[in-house]
Amino acid sequence: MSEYVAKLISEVKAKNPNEPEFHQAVQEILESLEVVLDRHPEYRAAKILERMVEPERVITFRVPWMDDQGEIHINRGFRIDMNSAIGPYKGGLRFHPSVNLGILKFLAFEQVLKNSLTTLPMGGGKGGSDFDPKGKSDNEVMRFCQSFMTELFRHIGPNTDVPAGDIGVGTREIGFLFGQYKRLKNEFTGVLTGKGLNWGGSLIRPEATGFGAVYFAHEMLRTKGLDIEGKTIAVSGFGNVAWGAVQKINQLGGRVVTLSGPDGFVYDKFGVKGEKVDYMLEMRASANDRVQDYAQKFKAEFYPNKRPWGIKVDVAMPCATQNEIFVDDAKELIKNGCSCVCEVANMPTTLDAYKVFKDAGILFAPGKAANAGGVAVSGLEMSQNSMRLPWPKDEVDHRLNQIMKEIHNTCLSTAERFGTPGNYVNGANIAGFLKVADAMLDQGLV
Ligand code: NDP
Ligand code: 2IT
Repeated sequence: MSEYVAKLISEVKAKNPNEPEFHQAVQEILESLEVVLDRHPEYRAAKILERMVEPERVITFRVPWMDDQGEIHINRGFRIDMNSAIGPYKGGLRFHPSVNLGILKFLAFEQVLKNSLTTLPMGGGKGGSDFDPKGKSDNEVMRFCQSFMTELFRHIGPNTDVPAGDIGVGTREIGFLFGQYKRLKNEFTGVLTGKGLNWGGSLIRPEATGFGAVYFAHEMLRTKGLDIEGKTIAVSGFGNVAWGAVQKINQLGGRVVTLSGPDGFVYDKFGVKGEKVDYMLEMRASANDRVQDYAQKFKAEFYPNKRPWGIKVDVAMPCATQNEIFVDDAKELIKNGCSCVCEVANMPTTLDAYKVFKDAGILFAPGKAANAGGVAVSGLEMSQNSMRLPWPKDEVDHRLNQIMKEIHNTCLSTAERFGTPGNYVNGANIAGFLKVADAMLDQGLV
């Protein structure tokens, strides 16, 4: 590691204590960018990286709400306005008890480069709350969302910042948030994406992250003369993103043999298909957060408190959350012959586990490239809202597929241009960075 990058990483750590996920994302990205900084001293001179690791703005706020028994609760709300060099801030809202500033900053930092890769004009942001939707009634979730938006509305807008969903935020929550925004601003506008279909949402948005990631994995496999058809695939999680991925894998002839939740994982050697895919939605909506129910209902094997990476598969697609593949998992996957890891969640692989995959020379896609289909279709939803014209399903799916192919090719060509052919992590980080960095140079010292 160069002296400059090492110093910058240690400054980020000193200035942002207790934010290990943010440090992790910064380290991964800066390591990829060393070669760019060597070739382009202008970025160093303009302190582009020093600027990029500092959010343009961070908003934190109190979110008071009342439960069905009349008891008052106070949660913390956040929105990180990370970078607006190439468009309005754009990125999801996460409602999960683990949410804190460091996690949202890592997500916002990744989002800046991801959005740049989509080919669409979107800056990067992220937000959310430590609110736990688990076990809450619809009315409690509504009251929470209304209170959250009562502060957030003054900071967002269709040309300023356009939030969407992430863990714990789906169409129901986007509906409550949108309703409150409309009431406060007295305008019907595309201020959030992931909206319901009859009030401005785009077809394919719920499936887009998973669909896009499978298109990406398909492109990666094609570089080795392979494809998804006939492949055995391990998926983790059972949420919105996993659901989209499982559907597209089935359509392309692959077989998903695992799902996971906080309680453990299921191994279904016959494949997660047909009614079992719909059951994923039922399990998620039940808010029980258990995959054991699936194992009982469909007579699959259940492994409590374990991750699915010990099963013999050709491809692994982590779809749950950050840091869910550790060194031992990576070694196990390699030992069992896995030849392709496609990150669908954001940063599911630890830095050390990534090194295991890198050393083994297998295909490895970083989340910011492979899961960019979700935010890309959010960008298409913004276009449709501006035009006031909904596009048919085939058109959105076709555009999504084209965008994923373009991201894939950009990663490969950029990795090659900067001396690490086949390294999708370097390709994604560098290509995402260059567009944002050049826009920042053009716009002066802001
Ligand atoms: P969901 O809320 O639908 O599902 C998330 C799943 O991950 C749940 O099973 C959840 O269980 C589990 N999970 C969440 N946090 C943790 C944790 N700390 N430890 C263990 N398990 C956890 O979310 P999505 O499917 O929308 O998101 C999944 C991943 O995909 C996330 O990394 C997200 O950032 C990423 N992503 C999402 C996009 C989108 O458009 N929604 C776009 C691009 C990426 P539990 O709640 O019990 O913890
Ligand atoms: O991580 C992500 O890219 C998302 N949660 C989707 C963001 C969006 O604005 O659609």
